[in-house]
Amino acid sequence: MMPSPIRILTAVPICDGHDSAINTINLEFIRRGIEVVYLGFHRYVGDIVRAAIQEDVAAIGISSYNGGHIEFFADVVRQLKKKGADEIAVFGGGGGTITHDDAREMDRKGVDQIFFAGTSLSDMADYVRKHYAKARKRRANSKADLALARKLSEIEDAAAKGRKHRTPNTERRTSKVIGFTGPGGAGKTTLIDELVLRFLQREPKTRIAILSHDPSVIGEGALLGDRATMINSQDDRVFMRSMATRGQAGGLSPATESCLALLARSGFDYVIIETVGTGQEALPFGNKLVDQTVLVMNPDYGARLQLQKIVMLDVADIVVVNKTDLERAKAALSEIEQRLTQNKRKQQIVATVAKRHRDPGVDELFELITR
Ligand code: B12
Repeated sequence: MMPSPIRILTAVPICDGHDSAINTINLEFIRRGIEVVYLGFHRYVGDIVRAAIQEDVAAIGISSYNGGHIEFFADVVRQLKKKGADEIAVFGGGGGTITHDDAREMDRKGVDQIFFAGTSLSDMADYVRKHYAKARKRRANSKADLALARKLSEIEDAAAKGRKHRTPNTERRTSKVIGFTGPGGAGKTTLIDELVLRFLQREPKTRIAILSHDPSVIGEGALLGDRATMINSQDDRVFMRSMATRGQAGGLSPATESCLALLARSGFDYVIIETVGTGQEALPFGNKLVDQTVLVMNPDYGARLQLQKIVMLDVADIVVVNKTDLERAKAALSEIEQRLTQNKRKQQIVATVAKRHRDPGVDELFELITR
């Protein structure tokens, strides 16, 4: 039984592609037991603030090299305040591009700490561990996303202490819950992001929640990196939460079921749940966790015999063969189709290229999900 790890969000500002510093710093933070939600580079202030609130992080770490840092950091502080989330600290660095004079001005504007060239990685991790570990109180009257985010953290904290959080009325789901699973690298996150684009474009009022998992060991840090792949999901109609598996095998976290129960009665039309990359034996969703299961596969699964060993092929409602622009796609589609006929169930098979805009396969999948 362990307390929940410290959670922070890191990002690189708009018009800035210098991500090598933050990638190194992220790894050190993770090594030192911190859960890092990484939002990626070229990110707007609004996206950073929204993500920090939804992920209920203690602090935002920004790595900025292309100038404009005084205004950018200050705007993050300003927008956090506006959204009632000013207890989320803002810190960061940018090597020699942020001068000591700049840092003093940023301090006056509410930035917590700037790290200069020459600071060691371990000093920065020590700072995070010392200053951002405090438990945060839930505020009365907090705005919707903030309140929901805090409740999800409470569920994760209870699970970390070995307690199951009470989730009354689990059967009173108001959302359709769709589970996405499949091996790592099959393109699950990109596919979900493309589906979200279709929801946002075709259904003007639909709200979506995404519960996305990445692996971690109990008491250790984790890189929660799915947001860095998500482009369309940076939208006020999307509530995304990244979860570390915190030592649980099988693709989900000990807190997933309760978090899902909460999300599914929080007014979202759809709740999408994405597992970590799973293996042959995984059946992550059990019986009642989701309404529809999508298995996403890569055409390069090896010999046809491998298909007999993937148990999800027996239970998935929809099997997506993604990356069908790859050479082996035609053979894969026909082999998987034959494998599915053995099950004698009404399973659908869809061929997609999720990285391609307006992919007709993703359109077909969208129809199957919203039908
Ligand atoms: C590597 C690098 C690149 C790589 C980037 C690779 C990548 N994927 O990141 C490449 C070659 C692609 C590149 C491209 C460009 N670069 Co460049 N680049 C650099 C360089 C050499 C190092 C930056 C770095 O990663 N440092 C390593 C980090 C770990 O160390 P540090 O910077 O000292 O940071 C310390 C602290 O600040 C702290 N820190 C930093 N970030 C964070 C974040 C958090 C959360 C925390 C806690 C701490 C922290 O960590 C370090 C601790 O010791 C700098 C010059 C320099 N020597 O700093 C120029 C530099 C940043 N680049 C510059 C420029 C101009 C460019 C280009 C515009 C060039 C061009 N004309 O194409 C492009 C733009 C790229 C883009 N798309 O945005 C300028 C910026 C000038 C300015 N803002 O006034 C610099 C300063 C070079 C210069 N002197 O002209 N660049």
